[in-house]
Amino acid sequence: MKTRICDLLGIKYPIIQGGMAWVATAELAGAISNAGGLGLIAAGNAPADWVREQIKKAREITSNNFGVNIMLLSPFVDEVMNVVYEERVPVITTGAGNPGKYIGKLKSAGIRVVPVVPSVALAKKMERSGVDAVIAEGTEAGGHIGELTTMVLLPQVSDAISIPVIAAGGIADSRGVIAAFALGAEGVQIGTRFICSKECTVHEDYKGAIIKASDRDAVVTGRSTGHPVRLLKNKLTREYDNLENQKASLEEIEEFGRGRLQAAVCDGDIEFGSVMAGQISGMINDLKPCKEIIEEIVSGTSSIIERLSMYLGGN
Ligand code: TUI
Repeated sequence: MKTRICDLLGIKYPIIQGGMAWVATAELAGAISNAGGLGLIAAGNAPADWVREQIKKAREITSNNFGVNIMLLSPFVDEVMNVVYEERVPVITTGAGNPGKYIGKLKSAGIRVVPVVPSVALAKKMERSGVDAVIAEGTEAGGHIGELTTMVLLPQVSDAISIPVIAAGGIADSRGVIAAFALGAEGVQIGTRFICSKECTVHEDYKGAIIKASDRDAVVTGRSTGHPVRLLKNKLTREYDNLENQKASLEEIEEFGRGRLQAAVCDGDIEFGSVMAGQISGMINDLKPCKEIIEEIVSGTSSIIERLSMYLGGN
């Protein structure tokens, strides 16, 4: 499994970890990078000092490349950008916005810049701005999402640009990887599957909620606020729906959501916490080390290719 993404990001397999606020710490990033993928520390809304400490910690866990995911709505985004610049982190991915104004400085430090794009328009704009690759993330993903599915976004983004495209949203196994490659991707970003790994430091009950989830349990809240978020159905999402149906004010809804992700990740509050996870949760049934997850994905591709060539290869 080798594509342009491997050389670009300096990794063995074109498998990139999703940038999951509160979830993606140095422990997870280090384990994924040690297994041949690209681990990422998610800056989320955290202050810059925390990000710097995590970078140092990840460097103790792995000597392989890893990255930082920068959430562009963070109040600390400028400071976090300075930290990744000073620390010369090899790769950054971005989410929840347009990283345009930061690209020049990051590139001048030799940092690979890989934004998440929810549309063809933003993919084209990002290519013109000089980014190295894009992540086309479908609405199947967990957390803050766009509107289009991976199935329709990915081939359209792949047709529109010539830099490499990484697929995200709804991918957790070899079948998903092959499907993504068929649609034009040269790499995959995987989030939810890595939450259910031994090395991920989230509360065990958060992992348990994903393992227990079935196909229709990952729902969307916040459509009315303009910041739709996919998470597992629970008392919080039902209360959220009530507020949205009652046409509560934006401030009221935002206040209601404050601190809920931390409550789920750190305290294991899976009833009133925000258990962000993708639609693929229904397919995740166990907890494994990151190395096993990655090796199963890589080794599982050959039997699928064999089956496909029987259907399509003419013999
Ligand atoms: O960013 C994510 N996933 C996230 S961020 C997050 S923290 C948060 N929580 C509540 C509200 C907002 C953020 C939890 N999960 N995924 C990548 C992603 N990026 N999804 C969608 C986008 C996106 C949306 C609009 C990227 C660019 C964009 O551009 C708009 C523009 O400015 O052109």
